[in-house]
Amino acid sequence: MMRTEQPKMIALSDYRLPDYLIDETHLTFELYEDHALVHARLLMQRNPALDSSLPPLLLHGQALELLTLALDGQPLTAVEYQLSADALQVQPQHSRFELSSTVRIEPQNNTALEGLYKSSGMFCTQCEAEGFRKITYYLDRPDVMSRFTTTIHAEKHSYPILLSNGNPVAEGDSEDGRHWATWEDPFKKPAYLFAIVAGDLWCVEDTFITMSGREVALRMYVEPENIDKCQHGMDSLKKSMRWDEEVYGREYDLDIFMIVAVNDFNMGAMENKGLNIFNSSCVLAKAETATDAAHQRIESIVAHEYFHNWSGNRVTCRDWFQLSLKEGFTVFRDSEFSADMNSRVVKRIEDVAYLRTHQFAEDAGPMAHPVRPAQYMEISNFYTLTIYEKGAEVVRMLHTLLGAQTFRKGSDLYFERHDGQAVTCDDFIAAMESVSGTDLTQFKRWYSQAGTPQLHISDSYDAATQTYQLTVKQSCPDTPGQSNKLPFVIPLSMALLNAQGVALPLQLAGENTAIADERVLSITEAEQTFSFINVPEQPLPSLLRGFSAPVIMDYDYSRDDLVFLLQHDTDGFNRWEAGQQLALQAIEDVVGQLYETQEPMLDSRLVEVFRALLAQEDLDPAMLAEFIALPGTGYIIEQYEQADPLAIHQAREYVSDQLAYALKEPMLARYHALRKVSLQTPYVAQAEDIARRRLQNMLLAYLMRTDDLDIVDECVDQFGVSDNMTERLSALACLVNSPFHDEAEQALESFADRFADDPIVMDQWFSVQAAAVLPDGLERVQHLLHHPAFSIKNPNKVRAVIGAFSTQNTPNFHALDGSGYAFLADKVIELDALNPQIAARMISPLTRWQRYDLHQQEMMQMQLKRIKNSGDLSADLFEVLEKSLAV
Ligand code: B3K
Ligand code: ZN
Repeated sequence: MMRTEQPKMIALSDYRLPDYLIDETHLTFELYEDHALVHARLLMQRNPALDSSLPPLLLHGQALELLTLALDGQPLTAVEYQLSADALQVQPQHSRFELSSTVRIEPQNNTALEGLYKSSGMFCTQCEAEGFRKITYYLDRPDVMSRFTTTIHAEKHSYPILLSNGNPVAEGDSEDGRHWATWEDPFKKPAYLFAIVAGDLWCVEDTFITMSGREVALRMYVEPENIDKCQHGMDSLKKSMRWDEEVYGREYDLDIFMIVAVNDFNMGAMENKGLNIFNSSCVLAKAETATDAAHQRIESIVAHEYFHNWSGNRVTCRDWFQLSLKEGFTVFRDSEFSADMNSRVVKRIEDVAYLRTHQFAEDAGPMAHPVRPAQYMEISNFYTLTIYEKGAEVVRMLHTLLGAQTFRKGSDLYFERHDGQAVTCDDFIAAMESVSGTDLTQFKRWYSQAGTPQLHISDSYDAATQTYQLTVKQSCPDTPGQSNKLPFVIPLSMALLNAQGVALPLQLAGENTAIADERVLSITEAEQTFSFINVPEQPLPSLLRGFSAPVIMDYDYSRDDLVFLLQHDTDGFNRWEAGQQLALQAIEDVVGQLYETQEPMLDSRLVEVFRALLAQEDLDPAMLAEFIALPGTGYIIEQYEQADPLAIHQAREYVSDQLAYALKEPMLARYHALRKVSLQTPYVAQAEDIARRRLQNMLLAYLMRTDDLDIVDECVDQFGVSDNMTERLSALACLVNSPFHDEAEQALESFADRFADDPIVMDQWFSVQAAAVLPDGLERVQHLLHHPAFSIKNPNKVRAVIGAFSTQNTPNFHALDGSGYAFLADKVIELDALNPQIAARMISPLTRWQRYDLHQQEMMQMQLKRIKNSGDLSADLFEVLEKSLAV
């Protein structure tokens, strides 16, 4: 983990086929409280795709104590092999051979949570990307696929459940209260998909009948106290299995599928073959403990991991540069699944808001990299928003350009051609080219060029000839190491609206008739003009509908145009987008006024259009909730070359307050009506109820800004009298952000009493406080770090306190004295010694220093330098610091 040497760059262009292959992997684990022994027997061969020479065999291995090593049954003496900090070198004598080793490791001391480690008394593993090398010496690369047989031995009383990938084939008791179990995985897989679990777990069981009629046993293993929080995850799993059959024709392949929930986990979940391991916060839920957002997140993560069984496991990545091959595709699959299960437009709005706030920021910052990076130092740093979210957008654009049917043919061909193989993004594109007959060479620039493309669109209308011209220019800013980008292929979905908001038929010059009233223009050049004919009146364009490409679009709408589009656009996403742009401009006005020390003034058009929307009884509450939500502070900051986060926060607060005062009456009426239904309806996590609660909670948050004591009472009531966490937590957040300290304190106390034993609920209690924007936020956060339920070794707690503070608490994190930055730097240094992956993630807000005012820039850079000089750094943190300070 700690290092003194500078980590090396690994380049895609250096890829070479593996010298050797591993046909079979036989592992035996002996688990004890203070160590574990791992015996590995590897049946290997020289890679038949290469010549017949026998070069030295280099196996990966890290933090392993080698106890025995034998080649074809002959023990090797210390002169017959070479050991270094991360490799073992052996000289094979034959093209086929058997290599056996025993290593000793210490899972109980593994705080990096990579490899084999202990989490709340159970043993579990996390191998992706390169964690298997912390378990045994191996060819730990995804293009080496092997058949695994695994035996686990452990003490029976503490670890009655012993799990691994594939099917259980044997088990038994041994002496001294120990027992063992053997699992066999019939599918070849890379080591990153390997997993074991040993613990005292209870299990919820169900079954699924696949489309060909096979019965699959479904099991969720959890700690006993969580047994009543499995139903939602199990339902989500069954829905995912059915959806993948119906939409992609993909059937599950083993007789058993298991999910295990663990408390200490670096990310959300992991798609190990047949044995998915989940962060407990991403799978456990019931009405009283998990919010609607958590229920929806669980549904999508369960689906994501399940979908990996085909997009990731059956067809895997050749090397880690191809990571988006499985992640981008699988995120696209899970987002379409969620869209089908819930509201499609709302899901799109949520995804785009997230992408634009976080991925666009990454693309504009020092860590910018293409969807297929060309090099990295530490692969763990490349599980990024670009690989996942932008990667999914790239797949979505293919889906848009080729159409759903052709895309499906392409995915069928991809799975059929490459089943059991480790492949590249080019192979995925080649399958799409084969079925569509389209040359996607230019499209592939999305994989190699970093940065967010910008579209500048202008138009003109000629009433005499009834011709409307749309001119589209594209460009892409330089990113670290990349300049002079070439044009992308950009699907631009558009419509032309008349004065009544009706979409006009679209006929391009040269076409005989209008094809449709919405179409996708393919933008392929730096500048292109489209001429529409037979356009009877000056239209208002509706552009980039549904956010048809991950770009920044600029068209000069007037504010009245935006008001019109928010009310009338026939594309739900674009209605929302118009409202966001209008609100953004209103907030930017106030930022400017604050600078000029003028009395701030809110553009009354925003108030009036919100008033009209609130009065519209037939408007879907889910849409209304999205429409009246102001753009987040993070997104607003991204709109400035150099942002003043404090002024932006203040302006956004001002606009929220003004809206609340001006619209108090209609908001209160709507709130009462919604709250009444909630009180009468038992909690269900389905779209309609989720929409109601979202709108209700959003209205409550606005109303609490008016400091009306009756409303405070209602908020306290909602906090106390609710059958679900969605209403309770929202009310708590309102109180904690209000000037009503006593009410807030009482609520916090009663919440903590009630949920003290539930770590996932306590995470929410922590993060509501860490994100609270009242003064003295840093002091409160320091205090939270000393709470007995906090542990810096638990990533969920770190995210709940340190993460929430540095990403959501704008006024306190960006405090003018730099105390927020210094705090984060201290914590990152502390974390790096324990868990480098988490340290490298937590530092991210500081890496965006260029986005801020000079004063903030200097203070952020100072902290980055302080971390850099703080001593031995992990490769993870070193890479992020190098890149952030290089620009
Ligand atoms: N494939 C894993 C991510 C592993 C991250 C390793 N640092 C989860 C997922 O994307 O499904
Ligand atoms: Zn994934």
